[in-house]
Amino acid sequence: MAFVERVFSGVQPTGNLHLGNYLGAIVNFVKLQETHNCIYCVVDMHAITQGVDVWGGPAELARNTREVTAAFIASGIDPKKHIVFNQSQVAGHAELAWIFNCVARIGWLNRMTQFKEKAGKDRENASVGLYDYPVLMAADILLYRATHVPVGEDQKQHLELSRDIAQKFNNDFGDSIRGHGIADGLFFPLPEPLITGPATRVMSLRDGTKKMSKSEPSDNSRINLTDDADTIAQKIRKAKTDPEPLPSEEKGLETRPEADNLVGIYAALAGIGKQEVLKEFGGGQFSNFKNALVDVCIAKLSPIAAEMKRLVADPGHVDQILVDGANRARTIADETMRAAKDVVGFIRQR
Ligand code: AQP
Repeated sequence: MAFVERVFSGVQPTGNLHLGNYLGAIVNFVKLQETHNCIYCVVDMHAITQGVDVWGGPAELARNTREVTAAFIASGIDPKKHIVFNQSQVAGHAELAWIFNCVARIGWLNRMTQFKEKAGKDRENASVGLYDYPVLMAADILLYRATHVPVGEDQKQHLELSRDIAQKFNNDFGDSIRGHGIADGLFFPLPEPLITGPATRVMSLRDGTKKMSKSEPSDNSRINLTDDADTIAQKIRKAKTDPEPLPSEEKGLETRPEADNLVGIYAALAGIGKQEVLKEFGGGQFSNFKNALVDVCIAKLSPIAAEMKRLVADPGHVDQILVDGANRARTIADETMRAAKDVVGFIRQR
């Protein structure tokens, strides 16, 4: 089947949307709108895979769902030209995930490092949903037969699993797929990860070897998209560094994770390369560089935070965007599900 190029990606409404989510994912979402049809999903079903104490309960989930939607729009995603919706409104995500549960192998899931990290030592007590998360993610993408998926570096392994699932489905049901008129036997595309930009892995401000993350207990480890100017300034000034001045060449950042991270953040926000940053700040004091980083961070993030605030103050408007988006998403999803059910051999009303 010739697949139309389509972009799909999602963000979990688990609170504390941060600079890593913005630079690693959302900035690329915005850019891709110029060249592709895009579907951006607030993945609320993924958000409940950890304990309710982690995701905060129903009111918090609804609040965070609206906040991520607001962040998409405030960052420049156009919900009229493209599709923005929350996952749980389109039943096909769960339906296709079940079919994929029967295609994916336990050995594949056992290799997923994110499950191991999130489940920690108490694996027996982790939810089945957390273990199955990458299968639902494959369903999210392939329900729309998306060909390209912009994500941060941490999602690379999950994307590989999505490709494996698509390929195994195409192989397992090859005869049936051809029998239903798809001569090349390709029912699903093998989605390509788009891990691009200068900040595919933004690290914690407290430890340059750990990724910036929503779930890290210390709020000082990340810059939240909702932080005000004073908070951003404080967090950057407190960010861990080492005693050396900044190097003049990129090579000099190789063994200095914290310096490398801050230079990477500056480069990404200013839209320049790391080398250019070092050309300007190399050899100088960290404090000068940090002041400049504060300025560029505030200049970029403050308008987004203000627009997010305006949007979340009008939940009716945000909810309507999600309903409109879900209606359009459902049209595509239903078509895939009807065809997938035929291919699998599920009898359905015609
Ligand atoms: N530190 C990061 N640097 C670059 N990209 C990142 N992403 C996440 N953290 C970084 C990318 O943001 C998108 C949405 O992420 P998610 O909501 O699905 O959550 P996650 O990947 O589990 O990461 P978080 O925000 O750090 O949450 P926790 O603390 O729960 O692990 C994805 O494209 C992701 O790659």
